[in-house]
Amino acid sequence: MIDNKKVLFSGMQATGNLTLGNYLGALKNWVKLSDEYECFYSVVDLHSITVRQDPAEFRQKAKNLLALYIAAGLDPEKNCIYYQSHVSGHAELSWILSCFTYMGELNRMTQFKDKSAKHADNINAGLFTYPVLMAADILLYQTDVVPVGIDQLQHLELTRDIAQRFNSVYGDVFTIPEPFIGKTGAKIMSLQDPSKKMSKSDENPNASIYLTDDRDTIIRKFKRAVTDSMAQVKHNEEQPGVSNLIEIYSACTGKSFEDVEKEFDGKGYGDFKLAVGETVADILAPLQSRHADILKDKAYLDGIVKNNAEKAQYFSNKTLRKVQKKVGFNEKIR
Ligand code: ATP
Ligand code: LTN
Repeated sequence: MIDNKKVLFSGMQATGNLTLGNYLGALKNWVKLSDEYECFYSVVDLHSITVRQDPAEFRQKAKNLLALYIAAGLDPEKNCIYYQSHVSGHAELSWILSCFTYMGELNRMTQFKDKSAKHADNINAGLFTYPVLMAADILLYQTDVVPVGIDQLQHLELTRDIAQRFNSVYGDVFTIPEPFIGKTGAKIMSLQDPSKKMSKSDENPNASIYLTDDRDTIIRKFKRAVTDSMAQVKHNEEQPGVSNLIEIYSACTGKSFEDVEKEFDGKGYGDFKLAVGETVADILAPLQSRHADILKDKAYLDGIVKNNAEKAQYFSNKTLRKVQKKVGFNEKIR
């Protein structure tokens, strides 16, 4: 608890272009929850270097992501929006927690299996211990709730196991965090292959809607989205492509699946796809223009980055000092 409020932590990687999946599965919920909780939203740049990055491009992408958090509606005066690499406690706690994590546990992580298949030429130790760093991010702030998409549930379960293991040895050091998964949009699928999640690292640009796509591109991509020959707008297992579009439309408009089915009863896929495309374009346009404005204001962004890194450092230090003491490190002479 901070000032009688429960704590929320979440983060995103500044790799690739953010997709509609990232927005509907994560960012949109962050904004919804931000009044209720004391929030930490990190640009998790330490995680990103598990995959090789071009330094200049990476720096810009991280800045774009930080500005996007603000453009999406997170007030940086109320929410702690910061770069993970600016707060030393993440890496420090990660080392300690890695001594409380088993190889077998990390071996089971599906994201590790997927990423090591994708980057077979660079299966580094960081890719393997990535979930420990994620556990450190979360536990460092005594987090109560972590809003993420479904793909991150396995990492969160591991975080809870590590925390419980540590607590069982040293007493109540860490708060045990709970995941928060939104009712709709928790797993947006690829527009070209509805059996795969929409992913920013997909090589096929038609598979994902990027948050930077313009209106025409968005509408064109939805027109090309893979559906079926059943000619009915219905949410069911036999129609994964159409169901995914219903899910997107529902997450954007707040309408239930049944209402969406009724709205398009008797209408063709052409009409339906156009409606989904227009709705998504209407949501992304204001986000894009706010984003451009924020990026132009360097002094404003610099101020936020500085103040929030200090705030994150302050809260993370409290947990880190406690952990260092518990494991038996000698106290630093200050
Ligand atoms: P990559 O494709 O490079 O693995 P990613 O698109 O999964 O990246 P992350 O930075 O790993 O992006 O995820 C940021 C947040 O977005 C996480 O909370 C994740 O659960 C959520 N998310 C990612 N993809 C989707 C999706 N298709 N549907 C819903 N939520 C998603
Ligand atoms: N692993 C997450 C990103 C991430 C995260 C976190 C999410 C890193 N640290 C802490 C929530 C809380 C991902 O790949 N999406």
